[in-house]
Amino acid sequence: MNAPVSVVATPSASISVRHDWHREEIAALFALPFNDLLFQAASVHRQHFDPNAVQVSTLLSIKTGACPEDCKYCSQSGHYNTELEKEKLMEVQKVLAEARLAKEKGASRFCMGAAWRSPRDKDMPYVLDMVRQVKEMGLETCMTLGMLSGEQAQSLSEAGLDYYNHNLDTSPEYYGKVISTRTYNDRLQTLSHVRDAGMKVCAGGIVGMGEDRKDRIGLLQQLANLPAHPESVPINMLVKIEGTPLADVADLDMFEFVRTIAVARIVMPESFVRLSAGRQEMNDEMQALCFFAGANSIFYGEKLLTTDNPDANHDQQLFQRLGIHPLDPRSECSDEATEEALLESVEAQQRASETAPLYYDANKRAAKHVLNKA
Ligand code: SAM
Ligand code: DTB
Ligand code: SF4
Repeated sequence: MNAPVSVVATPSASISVRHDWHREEIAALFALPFNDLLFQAASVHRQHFDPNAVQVSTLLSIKTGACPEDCKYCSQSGHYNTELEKEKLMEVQKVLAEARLAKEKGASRFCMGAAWRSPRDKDMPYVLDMVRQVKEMGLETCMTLGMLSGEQAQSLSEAGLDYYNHNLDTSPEYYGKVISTRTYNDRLQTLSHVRDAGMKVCAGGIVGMGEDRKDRIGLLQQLANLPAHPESVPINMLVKIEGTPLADVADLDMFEFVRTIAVARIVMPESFVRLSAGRQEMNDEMQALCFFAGANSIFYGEKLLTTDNPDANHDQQLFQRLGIHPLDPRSECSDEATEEALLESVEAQQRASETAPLYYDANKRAAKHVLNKA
């Protein structure tokens, strides 16, 4: 047997935010004994976040199916016969009713997804209206509409969109095996438009598409070496869709999935890592391992975009059994709080508990964000 890699076997006191990750370093993390990797990831997680708080978002498909792109995993691509019922752009009032329901059930962010290559100009007024009105309800807003021009990103930002989701999906090397109708560079360009327009970036990928570990390493390297780490990093486990070219791909080892979460947590220590598609196929114990490895965000509600997600009652019970509470960024401070008072209270909490892990940075950031917007 090979000797274990020792370079990263013990958790360092604090992992700084880096944008110069080499593939060999990321590979060494993946190659650690499982317990060492999880210990390191959990330690990093505690330095930056409350380890028992999980952010919850609800998804809604606002335009379904007939997509011109050929993503080989997707139920919504017009290139494959998936027997999905197509739907035109949803009326604004219907979207608002769904957002209200999501809020009542406890979601703090509402994500709206459309099966588009990119939004057409004539769709934009409706989409902007959705952003404004969902935001007025007191929910954070997120959209995923495909590629964006700089102008489209700017107008979404001006309407108040908080997050834009656009995934790199896999490594640059494996990408061509999965999608041919848009390039990796197209995706990077959309991410830079989103960042330049002042919105927060949600970018991640899919595993279990038949890729090798080196592709998971390549994906995480790309994400971690972006000019700024995405605030949110969804790690999707492929949901196999009948009729798509990836319907019969071999299952990924579940421990490899947990390793991917753990390495994402270590290389992007301040990002929310979302345990995204594929939770329906995971048991509670597997999800608990993912939370321990640093996942701190989920999609909540019975549907993702077109596929099933665990039901909300089950998730509530799981949170209760694990002592996890949903994170609401707005509850971290009141509008009147000054940043100074907030930092003081954070420091007081740290002093009060010498043994407590220093997981307050994220709360401070969330609070500062609220203060800046107030
Ligand atoms: N059409 C837009 C786009 O692709 O940018 C937005 C919607 S698309 C469904 C958003 C993301 O969902 C994809 O980039 C992919 O990472 C993920 N996804 C789609 N189908 C999936 C599947 N069957 N299993 C896991 N993840 C999936
Ligand atoms: C992301 O990374 N995962 C979500 C969200 N971004 C839009 C979508 C998952 C889709 C899973 C397949 C479906 O329901 O169609
Ligand atoms: Fe279209 Fe998005 Fe599905 Fe690709 S992932 S086929 S772009 S809906």
